[in-house]
Amino acid sequence: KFDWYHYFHLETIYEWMESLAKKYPNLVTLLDIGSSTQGVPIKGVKISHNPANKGIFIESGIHAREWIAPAAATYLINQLLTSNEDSIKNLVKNYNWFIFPSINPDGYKYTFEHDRMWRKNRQLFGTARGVDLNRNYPDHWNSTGSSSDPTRYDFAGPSAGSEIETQRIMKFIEDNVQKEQIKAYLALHSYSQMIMFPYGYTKDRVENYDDLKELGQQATDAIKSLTGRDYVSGSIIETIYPSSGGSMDWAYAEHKIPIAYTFELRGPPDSQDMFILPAEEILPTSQEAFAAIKTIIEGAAAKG
Ligand code: 0X9
Ligand code: ZN
Repeated sequence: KFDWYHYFHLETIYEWMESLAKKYPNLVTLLDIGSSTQGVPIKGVKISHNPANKGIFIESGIHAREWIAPAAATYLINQLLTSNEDSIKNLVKNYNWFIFPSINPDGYKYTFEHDRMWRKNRQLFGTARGVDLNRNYPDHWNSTGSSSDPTRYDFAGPSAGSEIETQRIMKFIEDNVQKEQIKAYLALHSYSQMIMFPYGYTKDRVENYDDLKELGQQATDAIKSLTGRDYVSGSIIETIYPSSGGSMDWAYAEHKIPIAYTFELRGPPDSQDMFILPAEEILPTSQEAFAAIKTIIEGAAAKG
């Protein structure tokens, strides 16, 4: 059984994805882009109705403790496959979706088995462990808001793109960005209620800043009218804090994927552990994420 009232182990998420590939053989393909540092496969689903469609790439779980992110990704998959709403059916008819719920599987497993607050991957550096995979990408790597110290939560790694998990995603994008016409790169995180776009390393505005800002604003409006929650939209550096070497920034800069967003979903109302979102909030938070994604994709299409 799978639902949006509980958080699930990686194995359960993967079993559910496998069941979808069996249930919808003409629509869903299971993707396996290779294994993590500790040998766990990084799996995703491709939802494709027409090979000629443009592609949308979605990653979540790069930060292990942000459990709402993989949960929201599975909600998105479920909506795309089961909704009877015309506007949602159109999202499946008109786009090919590449959705990877947990791109840091070692870290995700570790948060279930040992330390709920673990963030990084599990690579060993002497007595310390873990690279912040969202600081490891080769775009202005380790220039700001990241650390060279392996004991820190924001350790950028020994070199740009050093981590196996980073390399798996980079290769998937490199191999598919042209072939599958990937036009959107979306990353799911928590917490802060933000819809952010490039860049994290500089205040210089990206070339399509106005479009990204406007679409981000439309998405925050959609969330507001759905659940009443306030989300804020802007570039990473002007919303959350400076940071470099993030996956979305790399996808935008290196591969010119024009629609690039990182979502910070809900945290709990008042808690010391802002990454521990009560399970009752999985559904409304996932609905917000879905509304935002739908608004952005539809809005981008309208802009042409
Ligand atoms: O620090 C981060 O990586 C993200 N915040 S989180 O609390 N989820 O860890 C936000 C910054 C994203 N930065 C880039 N994509 N550069
Ligand atoms: Zn995060």
